Amino acid sequence: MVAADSTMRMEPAWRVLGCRGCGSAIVECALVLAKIPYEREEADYATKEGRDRLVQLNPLAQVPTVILPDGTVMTESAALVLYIGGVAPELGLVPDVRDPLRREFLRWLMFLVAAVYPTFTYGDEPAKWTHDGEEELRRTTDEHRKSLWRLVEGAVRGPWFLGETPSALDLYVSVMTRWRPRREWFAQNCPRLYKIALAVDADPRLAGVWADNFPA
Ligand SMILES: N[C@@H](CCC(=O)N[C@@H](CS)C(=O)NCC(=O)O)C(=O)O
Repeated sequence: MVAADSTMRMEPAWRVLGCRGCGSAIVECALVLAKIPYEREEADYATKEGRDRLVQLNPLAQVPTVILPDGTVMTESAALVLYIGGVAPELGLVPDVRDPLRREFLRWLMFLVAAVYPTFTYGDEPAKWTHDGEEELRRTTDEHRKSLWRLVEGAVRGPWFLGETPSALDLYVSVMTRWRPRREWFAQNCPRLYKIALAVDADPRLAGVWADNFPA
């Protein structure tokens, strides 16, 4: 849980239903950088208790699922990142509408959530989707993901995804490169993404998010 800072507000904090090590960490990073206080609730979709809790708010029972201070429920990491970027535009998490980099930003944000993320949806628990091809589904989605990451690598301007200015894309890179095929593969095959991941990992503002999500 992240404590409220000196800009303490009267309304209840944002509530992030997240699962340790999951994509909810991306939204947590964005909230921390935007200095928006939030409460973190562990909701592990792999357990009955966690799924029951999530499904009350999100029919997909996925994380991130977020309850805003006025009670509105938001899901989908990209929607949340775009929204948080609008709440704290000065932060540059999301390039401004007049910034030509916004087009690249939107393209690759959607690529990450619409192309890369579903490889986990179908590959993480293949038994949900097939009864006689589980190994094959895991293998093919893992292989497909590698080819997608190579495309992403080709789009990185460096040193950050969009060049000189960090953005929310870098947060996705840091969190998603911790998942299969994991960091060592990125070091060998996608060095620009690997470098971004290490740079985001080292941001001291995010230390609490990493401690909650990826305890040593
Ligand atoms: N499109 C969603 C995907 C979220 C997602 O797949 N989250 C994973 C954890 S990293 C999850 O909840 N998986 C459980 C499931 O799909 O049943 C987003 O970008 O937020």
